[in-house]
Amino acid sequence: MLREDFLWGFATAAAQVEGGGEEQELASGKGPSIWDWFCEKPGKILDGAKVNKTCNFIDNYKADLALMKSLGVNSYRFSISWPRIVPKGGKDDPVNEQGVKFYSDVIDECLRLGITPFVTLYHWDLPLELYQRYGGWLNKERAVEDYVRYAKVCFDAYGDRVKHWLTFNEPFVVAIHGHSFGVFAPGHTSNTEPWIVAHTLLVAHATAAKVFHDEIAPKHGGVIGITLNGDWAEPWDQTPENIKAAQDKMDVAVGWFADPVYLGDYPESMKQMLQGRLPEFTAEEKALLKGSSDFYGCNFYTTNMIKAGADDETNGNTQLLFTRPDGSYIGPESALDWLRDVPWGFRKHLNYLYKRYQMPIYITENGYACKGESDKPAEEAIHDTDRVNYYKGYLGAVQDAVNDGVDIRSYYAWSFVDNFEWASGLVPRFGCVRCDYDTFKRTPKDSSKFVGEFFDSHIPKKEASA
Ligand code: PNW
Repeated sequence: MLREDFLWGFATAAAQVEGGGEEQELASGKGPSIWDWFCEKPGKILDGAKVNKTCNFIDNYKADLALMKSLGVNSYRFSISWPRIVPKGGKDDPVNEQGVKFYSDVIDECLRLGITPFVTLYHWDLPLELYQRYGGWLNKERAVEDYVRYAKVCFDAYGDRVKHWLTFNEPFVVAIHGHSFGVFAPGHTSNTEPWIVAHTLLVAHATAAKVFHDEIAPKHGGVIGITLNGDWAEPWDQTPENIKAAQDKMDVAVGWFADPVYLGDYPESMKQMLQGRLPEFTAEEKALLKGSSDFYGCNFYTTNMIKAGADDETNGNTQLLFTRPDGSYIGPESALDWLRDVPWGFRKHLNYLYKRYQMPIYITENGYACKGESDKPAEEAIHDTDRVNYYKGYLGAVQDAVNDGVDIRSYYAWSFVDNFEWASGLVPRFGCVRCDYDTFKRTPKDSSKFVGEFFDSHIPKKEASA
């Protein structure tokens, strides 16, 4: 069994679900984010989808929350759009009261339904203006100030009701996909910028967390942390070089952020690999980072087999494979080339995180996009057997890790509803609920019921108090 107070629900992000179209966006007072701008560049989004027209959560939030409730959730993870709260983003720029009210209403509706809101402050939608003013996360001094002011506006507006906060979602992806691969906004391809961006994100996280710990928690209580991606890295074989390679891969995917936050500095292997290109923390920054995250936030999707000896710093100079030495695949294919269904890696990953960082773990994302689902008509797509199998395996791994002694406090399935999958547009579908993008109609898939039943039978019911 899981904890009695285990939080479970679905996760979404503002940019991926909110938009109901251009007119709505103009009327809302929201400013453009770097993703609005990125979507206008030819060839960047697989199907040419625009981030301002996704699932229309803006108009649908009440029905969406009611549907979640009917599926049995006790929590919901969503993100706040920075340019909806501060359209131009900067510390001296005006606040959009209409935007502040929107999330306030969402939070109130959650609480009315007995759903604990779990709020992400930054899920990749940087106000475009800040990118144009000073390059966004490349400018540590200015980006930190502006982010912290935005965070304060949110803490002040919602801290009385929101007790679970995430500063950043997957800083790795912001740094690498955004500034090295160039496939995510802002689309840079550099071998110096990612390390600078990551440094800014860490300092911004720690500075906002300090404000929360100093000014908000004493008044209202609550916890704050950062959430990190990172797939499990399984050594290709038991040779010393491949065992080391798997550790090097974990160091870049997880340790790059988790080591400074929980252990005090970047991993040694990254210092070796990057030499002068890895920024150094000042003594003040180190002190700020220590204790900045009240828990370990974990997003998890897949596992790779790792071999030594590739020229790719973004993977710690290792080679990522989905095959074993005998040539067999470690899991079936999904709709995305980086994702396969490999449940056993999750248990290992959770044990690794708990042993190394010794923090309670909140699983903040886990999910699957079935191969071929987007080509199927709705009546077929809602019978998402591959996704059910994925959740069966991965939820079993969560229970196994708990039985191993790992302190796991939450689980959020990615995602509630099919949504804007960044550079892949509306093509891959990650939802446990189907979205018809013409009508915005929602239809629950088989997986939504499976996940609900799993938690219904794995979270002990609270004894009715006398
Ligand atoms: C996460 N990769 O992103 C994000 O937090 C979500 O917004 C996203 O929709 C979800 O996972 C599914 O992709 C990732 O290329 C994006 O390895 C890309 C990768 C991993 C995670």
